This record gives sequence, C-alpha cells and structure tokens, in this order.
Amino acid sequence: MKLINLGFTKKLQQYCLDNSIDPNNVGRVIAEHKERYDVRTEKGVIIAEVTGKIIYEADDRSDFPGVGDWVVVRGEGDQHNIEKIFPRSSVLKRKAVSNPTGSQIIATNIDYGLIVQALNRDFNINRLERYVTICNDASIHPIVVLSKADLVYQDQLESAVQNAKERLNEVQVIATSAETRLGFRELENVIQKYKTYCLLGSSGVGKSTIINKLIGYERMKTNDIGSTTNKGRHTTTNRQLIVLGSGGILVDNPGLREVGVGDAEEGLESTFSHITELGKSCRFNDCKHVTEKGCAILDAIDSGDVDSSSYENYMRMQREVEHYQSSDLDRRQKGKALAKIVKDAKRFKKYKY
Ligand SMILES: Nc1nc2c(ncn2[C@@H]2O[C@H](COP(=O)(O)OP(=O)(O)OP(=O)(O)O)[C@@H](O)[C@H]2O)c(=O)[nH]1
Ligand SMILES: [Mg+2]
Ligand SMILES: [Zn+2]
Repeated sequence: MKLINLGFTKKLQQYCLDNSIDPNNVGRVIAEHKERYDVRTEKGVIIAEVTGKIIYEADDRSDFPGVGDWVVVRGEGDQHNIEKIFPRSSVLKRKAVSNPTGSQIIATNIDYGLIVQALNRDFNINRLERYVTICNDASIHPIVVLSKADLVYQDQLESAVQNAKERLNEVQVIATSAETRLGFRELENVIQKYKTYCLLGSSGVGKSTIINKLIGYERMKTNDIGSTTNKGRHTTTNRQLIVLGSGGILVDNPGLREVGVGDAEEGLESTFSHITELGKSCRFNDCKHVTEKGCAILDAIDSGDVDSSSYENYMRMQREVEHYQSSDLDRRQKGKALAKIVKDAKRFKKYKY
C-alpha cells in the first residue's frame, strides 16, 4: 500500500524533503500495544519499538507515538525502532476531569471525529457538546452519529436528531442503524478518500459495528448481544487504524468512560461562539453573565435566542477548564520547585567536596 493511501499529505512529503528523510523509512502507526507499535509502511506492517532518544526526550506521554502518527522506522530482521515522530496536524487527547497528568493520546493526525451515541440508552446532548468541544479544540471536524435507530420509535429518533441539530448548530448529525442500514449511505458519503476519521463514544454504542458495516465483513470484534455478563466491559481493547476499500481511513477506539474537556478553552470558544460573541457585546466589561441585569447573554436566554441548558453546559465546562488550568499551573510550579531542590542538592554536593 502506498503512503498516500494511508493519508500521507503533500505537507508531510515536503517535510521529508526538508529534513532529508527517505520515504522508504516512513510509516504510519496503525496499532499500539504495551511497548510495541504496528507501523504500516509501503512494504508492509512492521513491529517497532521506540528508541531511547524518544524516551529520554519525552516530557509527557504525548511525546510517545500514538495511533495515527507518521514515524521514521529503521532496523532489520525483527528488530525495528521508531526514531522520529513527524509533526502532528492534530492530537486528540483524553484528559481526566481534574488530573492534568492523566492525559493520554487517543489518536493523532485526525481530520474528522465521528462522535457516536446510541439512541436507545446513551443519547445525552450535554455529552455530545462535550465531544464537539474536544474535537473543535483539537482542530478536528466533528460529525455526530446517532446509532441503533432500530431500537427507538420514529418520534424519539426525530426529536433526538432535531435536538442535536439545534444545540450543535453547524455540526452534521446522521442517524444510523447497523440492523436496517439506515444512514449508511450518508455516512459513506461523508467519508472521503485519504482522510482520517476517529470514532469516539462510550463503550457499546456500536463503533466497531459501524466499521464492520463499512468494510463489509466482521473485521472488528464486537460485543455479543446475548452476553449481559460483558456489561460495562470494553470489547475493543486497543486502538486501531484501518483503511477502507473506498479510501477513507478509520480509527477504532475502546469506549471512553469519562470525557474531561481539560484546557479546551479554544474549543469552548468555537463550539459556543454564539454565546461567547454575545458575551463580548455585554455592556458590563467584567460581567460574569450570571445574575447581572441587562446582561446580553441572560437577555438572549430570556428571549429564547440562547438555549438555557446549552448555556449551563457551557458554564459547567468553563469552570472545568478553569479548574484544570489552575491545577496544571500548580503542578508545574511544584515541578519547578522540585527541580530547584535537585539542582541545589547537586550544587551543594559539588561544593562540599
Ligand atoms: N440493534 C442494534 N444493535 C447494534 C447496532 N449497532 C451495534 N449494535 C450492537 O451493540 C453492541 C455493541 O457494539 P460494538 O460495535 O461492539 O460497540 P463499541 O462501541 O465498539 O464498544 P467498545 O468497543 O466496547 O467501545 C453489539 O452487540 C452490536 O451488535 C444497531 O445499529 N442496532
Ligand atoms: Mg469496539
Ligand atoms: Zn453578561
């Protein structure tokens, strides 16, 4: 398979030229295991480890390769090393709600996020807004997929779709059913050649099933309907990148339990631009938009121009971002203080002897 079929862009080609990288040594990470990565190159799939240099230079877990990364691999026989990670066009990270050190790469170099929620049990508009915020923050185009349409009544389906469209204004919303194939033509139409799509959502909503339907055979392991013992357990255990016959590239993920927005300030700004723009036109400079009389946002809520639940959800995530940022600052200050102690100790040692 050619690199272009894996999503290799002109920009990456240029990067190779500028940095004298031989494209024969380039591949894309298609799966991640404990300490090994499956890297797909033009010659086939190589199993590789990271070099000491990458480990040594890493400040954070996101400095390690993730599924979707373009890398330079070199080696022979069954010993191959990832020597370099290309600059990423996007990074999708999972952040714990209050623990800044807990961030983890979901996938990199993603163009679109397919946010999947099941219509029967999982549908939650606030959580959808959360996912959209995370995608927007990472400059990933969000698309909402409401799955398992066959398990709800038509009016339930219609009101959920309408509700989602109203709250998420510009975002495309597609209702699907793997049973009846409802929405699959529309889904196939949004999946473009050479573009990478990451499936996001809770466990059991049907992400892997959607991929199987798009491929046309049962490639991904999915949850067996009959087994209730499996409840709450992830069926997909590791991330995986696959290329569709139509040319689109998909990344399957284990379901996410918790969707923290972390420091997604810009994501909030763009997801809720209709609210933040009003905030700028507020007649009070220091308006908190909570109780102030004559506040532009509160007036818009009163007149029905802004949905009050959407505003509440925005405020909740805003507080979460502030909390995240202050604990992140705290952590970095503690880190600095520790570094100083170590440095002082070293200096002390030097002078002592
Ligand atoms: N009725 C119905 N069942 C579906 C549909 N899509 C998926 N399912 C069932 O839902 C269950 C979970 O599907 P999976 O595809 O494994 O879910 P997942 O999102 O990949 O779950 P994790 O890998 O754990 O994150 C399976 O039993 C599927 O058969 C659908 O459209 N309709
Ligand atoms: Mg799955
Ligand atoms: Zn205000």
